[in-house]
Amino acid sequence: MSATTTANVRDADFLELDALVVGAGIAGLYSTYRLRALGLNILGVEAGDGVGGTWFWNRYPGCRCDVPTIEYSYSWDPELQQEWSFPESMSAQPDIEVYVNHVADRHDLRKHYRFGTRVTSAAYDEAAGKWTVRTDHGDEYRVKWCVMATGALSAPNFPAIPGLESYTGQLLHTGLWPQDGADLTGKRVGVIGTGSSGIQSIPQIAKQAASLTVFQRTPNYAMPVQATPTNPALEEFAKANYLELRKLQRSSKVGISGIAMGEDGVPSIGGGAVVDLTLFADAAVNQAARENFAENVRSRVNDPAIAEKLIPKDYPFGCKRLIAEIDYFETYNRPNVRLVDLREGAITAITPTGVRTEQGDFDVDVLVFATGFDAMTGPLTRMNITGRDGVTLAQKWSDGPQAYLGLISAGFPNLFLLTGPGSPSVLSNMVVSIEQHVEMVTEMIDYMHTNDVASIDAAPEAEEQWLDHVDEVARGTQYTDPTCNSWYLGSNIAGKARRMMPYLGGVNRYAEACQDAVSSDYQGFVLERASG
Ligand code: NA7
Repeated sequence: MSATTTANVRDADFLELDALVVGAGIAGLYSTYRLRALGLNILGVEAGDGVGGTWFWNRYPGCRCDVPTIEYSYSWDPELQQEWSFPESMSAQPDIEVYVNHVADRHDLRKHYRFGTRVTSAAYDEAAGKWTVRTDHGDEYRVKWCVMATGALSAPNFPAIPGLESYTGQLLHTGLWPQDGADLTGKRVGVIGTGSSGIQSIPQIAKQAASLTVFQRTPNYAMPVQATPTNPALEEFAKANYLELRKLQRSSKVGISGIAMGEDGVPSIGGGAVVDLTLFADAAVNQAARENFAENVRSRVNDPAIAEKLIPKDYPFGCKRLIAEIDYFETYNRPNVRLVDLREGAITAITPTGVRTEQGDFDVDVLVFATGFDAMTGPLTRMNITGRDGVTLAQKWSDGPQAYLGLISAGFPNLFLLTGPGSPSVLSNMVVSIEQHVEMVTEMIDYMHTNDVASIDAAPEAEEQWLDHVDEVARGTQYTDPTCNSWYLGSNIAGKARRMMPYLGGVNRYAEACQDAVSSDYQGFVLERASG
C-alpha cells in the first residue's frame, strides 16, 4: 500500500492511490465509507460541487423520488435510521439532498473528495497493473482499483436539433438544473420531453410561468401518486422493525419491503403492496391496464381532443419506466398551458427565439430540455476508458454493454461498475442495489488486498453466459416488445445498440448469483496473484 495518506492526497496532482471512487452520490459515498474502513489510500472525484449525485443535479421543480421514502434510505447506519425523519411519504429532491449531505458530514466523507472535478480518461497499464486516471483539472492518478459510482442516469441527452446554439433565451436541462434555481415567474416557457422529468416538472412550471408550451413526441403511461406528510405511526413502526424491513428489501425482487399503512390504520410489512411489473407481460393484463389508464386520463382532462393526445396508443403499458405523477393531466386544463403534439409536425430547428416545428414557430423565453439521459452506459462510455490491448469501453460496448454480473467488463480489470448494465439497477430500489454492490465490491477488494491479488477480471465466457441470462429473463416481457422504445433498451439515443440493459431477474436472485460467484472461489472471474 502507498504511504501517502488521505489527508495530503488532495493537494497533490500526481498520486499513487489504492482506490479511486468516481462519484459522490449515494453509491460513491457508501463506497468511500467502506473502502476507508479497509485502511486503503483512497480518493473520490466528483464532477459536481457537492454530494448527492442524481439528487444534486436534478433539482428541477417537482423532482421527487418514485420509491416510498421509508424504503429509500441507507441501512448501514442503524442510529441514523432511528434518528432521521423524512418529511414526506415520497421524498422530494431537496429532502433527499439534505439527507445525503447529512450522511457525508456525519461520517466525515467530504474530506476524501475533489469536487468540481471530472474524470476525462482512464487507461489500464497492464505491466504495472494500474489505472492512469486523468481529470479536467490536469490531475493524474495511478490507481489499483477504480470504483465507478457514476450513476445510471447522469449523462444528459441533448438531442441534436439544428440551431440549438443560436437560441438567445435561457436554455435549461432538467438533469443540469442551475444550483440557485431558475426563476420562471412571468416567463414564456417551453418544455421538450414528457418522460419522468417532464411529467414531474410540467405541473410546477405551469404554476410559475406566464405560459407553458409542452412539446410532446410520445405520450407516456403515468400513475397518480400522492406525497403526503410522513405518517408518524408508519414511521414509528418502521423504526421498530428496520431489521425486518431491510431483510425483506434484500430478499425481494425490486428491493422494496412493502411496508404500508393499512386501510384500517394498522401498519404492516411484507404484504402485497409491491407490484411485480413483469405481470404486464400478459397481454390481457396489459390491455386492462391500458384501458384503465386511458379512462383515468379522459376523466381528468377537460378537452377530449387533448386527452386523446396524452394517451399512448402504440406500445404496451409498463414497457418504459412507469412514471409517478402528481396533478400532471389536470395541468392541461389550465388556460396558460398548451400541448404541441409533435406527431402532427415534428421539431425542425431551434431558432434564436424558440422552437420551429412543421406546425409553426413557438417563441419562448426559457427552453427546458426534459430529454433524458444516455442511460446506464453513457456515464462510462463518455469517459474515455481504455482497457487491455488498447480497447476502449465504448468500442467494446458498441453492440451493447457487456459485463459479468454487471460488475466487471472483461478486459477492464479492477474497474468495478456499480449498478451498471447487467445488474438490477434502475429496475429496483437503487439504494438497496447500491448497498449490495458496494458490499460485494468491498469484499472483493478486501480479499485481493489481504491475499496479494494483483488483478481481477471477468472471464469472457462467464460474461457471455451472464449476458445470455440477462437477455433470457427479459425475453417475452413488455420491456422488450418490438413496439417498445425505452431508455432501458438504449433506443432513446440515436445509433445506440438495442439491448435490455438492466437485469430483470430481481435483486434477490441477482445477489445470490453474486454471492455464489464469490463463495465458489470467484467463479467466472480471473484473478492474478501479484507474484504471477
Ligand atoms: P426520458 O424518460 O428518456 O424522457 C425523455 C423525453 O424527451 C421523452 O418524452 C422523449 O420523447 C423526449 N425527447 C427526446 N428527444 C427528443 C426530441 N429530439 N424531440 C422531442 N422530444 C424528445 O427522460 P427523463 O429525464 O424524463 O427520465 C429519465 C429517468 O430519470 C426516469 O425514467 C426516471 O427513472 C428518472 P420520446 O419518448 O423519445 O419520443
